[in-house]
Amino acid sequence: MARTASEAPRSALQFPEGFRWGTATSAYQVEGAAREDGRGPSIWDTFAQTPGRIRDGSNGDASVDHYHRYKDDVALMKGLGAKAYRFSIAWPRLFPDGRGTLNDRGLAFYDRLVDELLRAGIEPFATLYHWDLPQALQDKGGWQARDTALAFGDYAGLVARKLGDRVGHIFTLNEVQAFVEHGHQSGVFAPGMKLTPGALNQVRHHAVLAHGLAVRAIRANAPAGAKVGPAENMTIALPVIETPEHIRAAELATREVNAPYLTVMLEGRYTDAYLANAGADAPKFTPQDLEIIASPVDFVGLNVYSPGLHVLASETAPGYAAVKVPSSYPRMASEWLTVGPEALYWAPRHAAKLWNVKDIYITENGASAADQPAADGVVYDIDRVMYLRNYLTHLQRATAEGVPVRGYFLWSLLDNFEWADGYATRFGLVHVDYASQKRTPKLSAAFYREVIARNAVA
Ligand code: IFM
Repeated sequence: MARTASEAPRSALQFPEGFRWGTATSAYQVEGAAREDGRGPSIWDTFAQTPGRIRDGSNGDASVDHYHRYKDDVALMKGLGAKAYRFSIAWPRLFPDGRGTLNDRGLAFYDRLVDELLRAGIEPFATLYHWDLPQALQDKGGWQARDTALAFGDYAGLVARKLGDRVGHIFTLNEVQAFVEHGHQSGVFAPGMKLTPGALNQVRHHAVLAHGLAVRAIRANAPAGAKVGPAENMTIALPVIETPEHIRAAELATREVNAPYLTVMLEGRYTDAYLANAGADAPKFTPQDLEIIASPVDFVGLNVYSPGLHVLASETAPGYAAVKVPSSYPRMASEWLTVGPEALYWAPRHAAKLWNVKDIYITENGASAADQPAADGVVYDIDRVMYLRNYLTHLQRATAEGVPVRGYFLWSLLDNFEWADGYATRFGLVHVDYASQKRTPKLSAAFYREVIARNAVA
């Protein structure tokens, strides 16, 4: 049984009262049931079925079967004492062709899930797009087509109408930067494209336009006024030294390196430097597009893992000098995951300062590890525990200094399909034996339960 905060020992590293502790997952990574109840194919089905795309040759057809085991998974969350759950809705379950007639059986799954969460006292936070674009829309140009943004707006309005009576927080797109660049520049994610710079910038533009259209559609359709915002993996610049001039330089750098993503979403303009660097490859847009993109949001979600760059103040334009993250930094099991816990302090602090954001959620943070059960069956993932303790200590510093962070969603509740890495890379608090689907909470789950109970770094 989870302890309540009042029974738990006090810690110096306390979080604000009412802080929402949760876990996060996404549809394609956990649901499975890829061909059930009228779900249409997504670009990740197509991509994963293409030989050579996924490291272990796997796919999300069955994954960890959350679609059928969601009640057990909600019980696991309850065992942690979690207050909130961030899940994503599979667009191709609701609209197998991307738009048109709603597939009621697909929607019914999310009705069941939301009701189960509410019964368990867990607040549902829904993400509308976590990379599983309906294949039918890809066949018509995918994110290269402006029409995909319009279709996303329609889908968002429908979700708000159907679930907005019970879901109070909706995230539009998860990590625009990641799905655009990995999917359309390096091609290591679906749909596996390597576009020219001009075409890539247009994809970026259509994605942020989709975000803005969704914000408007949710406001127009949610019966109980759901709150809405993005969930972005902002590239985070850290000041090498904490002096006002280096900190200012890190803010400038953060604004610039996120120019086609959070910056345009929150400012309604592309920065001069972004447009000048892009030159003839700049996206084509209208002033009205920019207004839509910057439709006011209620909160900003930040997915925080590695620091992006380190920064020193500079007297020459653009006012900062970037220093790459040194190769000697420790890494977790994922090659890209360098450990820099200060990122969880600076990301929300920069967002609050640069864009005057009043409510911030850490929509993802977590670590991949080797995670083999020991002879006694326990997964002693003390590397993940160390990682979490360090990152949360920096997040606590942010809240103690008044940075308005309202909640934290640990990635991830369960081991799951880690995109191009397949299943070998595990991010879960709960170990999944993929053959039997047996769930076993790891040591990190006990740690997180204690954090939640104390509302403090444990
Ligand atoms: O698994 C992903 C998630 O889908 C998006 N953010 C990063 C996680 C770890 O790679």
